[in-house]
Amino acid sequence: MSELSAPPRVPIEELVGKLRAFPASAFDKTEEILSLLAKMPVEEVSLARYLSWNRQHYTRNLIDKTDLYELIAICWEIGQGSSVHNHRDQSCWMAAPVGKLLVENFRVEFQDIEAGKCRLRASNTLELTAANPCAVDPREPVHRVMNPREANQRAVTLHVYSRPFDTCVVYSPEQGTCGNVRLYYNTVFGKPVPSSQ
Ligand code: 2CO
Ligand code: FE2
Repeated sequence: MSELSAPPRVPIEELVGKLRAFPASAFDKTEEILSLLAKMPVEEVSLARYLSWNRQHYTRNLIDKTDLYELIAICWEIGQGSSVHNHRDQSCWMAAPVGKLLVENFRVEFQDIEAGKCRLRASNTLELTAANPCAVDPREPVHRVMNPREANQRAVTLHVYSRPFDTCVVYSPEQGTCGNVRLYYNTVFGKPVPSSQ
């Protein structure tokens, strides 16, 4: 989509209002939420209170949480990326109000989470930008997100997870290992979480 035909940016509160109005069924498939994110790119300035930065690791900042979903903003310094991970049986959508990131997807050829062993193969790579939100493919849910050094700018992404979750499986494709990890927030509703700093 060209800049000329890009939809107008909306404040984050407007996106939250729409997400809260969706019935549970909207979170069970990818289309509705993905098209909402494409129609309503978020204004950077409205995210200011939710942003926090850390040179060691990307930060996770909770914006909204209900029984059905959570919405977080992730702040990526130049060159930061996530581990390779899955979202269990969750649905997951991502939008990038700021920056140009890469989502690299992986195919699981084998995994035994109890034994901590896996074999993954890289599949496709997508670009995540304001004009191009992404939904995690439930048939191929293992991925990583990168804010590439070449982009040479900080990035802010919005993630919708349904249902809310606080663990995921992290993989090392090189070593063929995997295991559960806990996920933490750096800020909650705009306030720092002391234990995460
Ligand atoms: N899923 C990761 C997290 O919530 C961010 S990378 O994008 O999926 O920490
Ligand atoms: Fe993810």
